[in-house]
Amino acid sequence: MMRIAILLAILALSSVSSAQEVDPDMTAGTELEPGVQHMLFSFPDFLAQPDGMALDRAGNVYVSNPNFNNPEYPGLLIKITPDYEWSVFYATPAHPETRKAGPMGITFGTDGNLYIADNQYYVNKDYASRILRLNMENGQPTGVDVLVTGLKHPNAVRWHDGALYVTDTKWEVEDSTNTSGIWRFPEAELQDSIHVASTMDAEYLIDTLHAIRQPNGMAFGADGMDFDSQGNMFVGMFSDGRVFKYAMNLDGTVQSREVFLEYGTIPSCDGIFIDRNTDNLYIADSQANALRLVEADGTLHTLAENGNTTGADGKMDQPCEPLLVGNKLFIANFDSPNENFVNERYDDIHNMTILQVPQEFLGAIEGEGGR
Ligand SMILES: [Ca+2]
Ligand SMILES: [Ca+2]
Ligand SMILES: [Ca+2]
Repeated sequence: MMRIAILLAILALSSVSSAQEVDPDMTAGTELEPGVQHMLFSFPDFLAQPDGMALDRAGNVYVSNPNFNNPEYPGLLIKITPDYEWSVFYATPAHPETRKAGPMGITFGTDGNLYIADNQYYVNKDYASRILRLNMENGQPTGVDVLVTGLKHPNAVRWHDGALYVTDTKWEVEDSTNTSGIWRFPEAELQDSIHVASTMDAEYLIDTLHAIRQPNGMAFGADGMDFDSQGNMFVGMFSDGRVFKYAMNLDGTVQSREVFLEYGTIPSCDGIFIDRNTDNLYIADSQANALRLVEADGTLHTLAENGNTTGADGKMDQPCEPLLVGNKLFIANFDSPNENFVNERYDDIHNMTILQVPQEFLGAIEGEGGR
């Protein structure tokens, strides 16, 4: 850990531009007005792009940082304590060929280890992406195992019923097909490293989805994914904003897929978090700088929405993932826009937003037990 700290200090000193850091405008004990956005953190340049989040059993939140926007820095994981103190937790090991790591989605398994989507798409589109397991003992990292290789654009990861599910936003063999996929890896088979075939009917691929190509040419598919209290899986399409609801068979195969949010309901769908006390979906609408809440019956609410900002005001700067921590939402901001996004440009403030969820959307608070 000390070596990482020294490396980061050297890199920060040698960096040409440096981040503007803005202090949080609240602490862990502050009462927040429901629905009002606040600055949770702004980070130094070596944490330019907070993305995936996971909560451990002790109430610590982990955040991935692929640093695609600031590629001189490694892909990092940070840890946020229940008192909202953050520190660098782990530098994700670089891919042996690309020399980069791109940690995006992260989630805890029932074994207490952290599963990481190492997304190599932005440096290598030739199926170089991986799933890693960060082994943990007593809250400390003890090493990494490479569990899956051959993925293209792994994004969200979730455990459900003895298997690891992964969305692959650009699982396509032909660039013209706008396709994406959903993987399911049973826990027992992950003990030996799996290399998936580069085909549209590869083993472990349980569904493929076609994104609707947008006027700007973008066709990013399956992105956010989570399970409700009944074991239904929800998957959102990044560029076209549709959300699909899946019922699963006991063996993990797909029983049915229905459209949960129709095309045109919300502009885009990045990270999805489902509160299993209420089965409300929290959706990061990346393109619109908005945070949506969708009830189990499909009723749509907008919890927060704002115009272009650097994030200096604490507000959303291209939100990519929500996580409900107690009764507050932590929101990571990716700040890496396409040309039709409300977010106009990547800037030198790298912030996370916090928002008190209005009481009407909350159920009784129960321990989540780590996710
Ligand atoms: Ca995502
Ligand atoms: Ca920003
Ligand atoms: Ca921005």
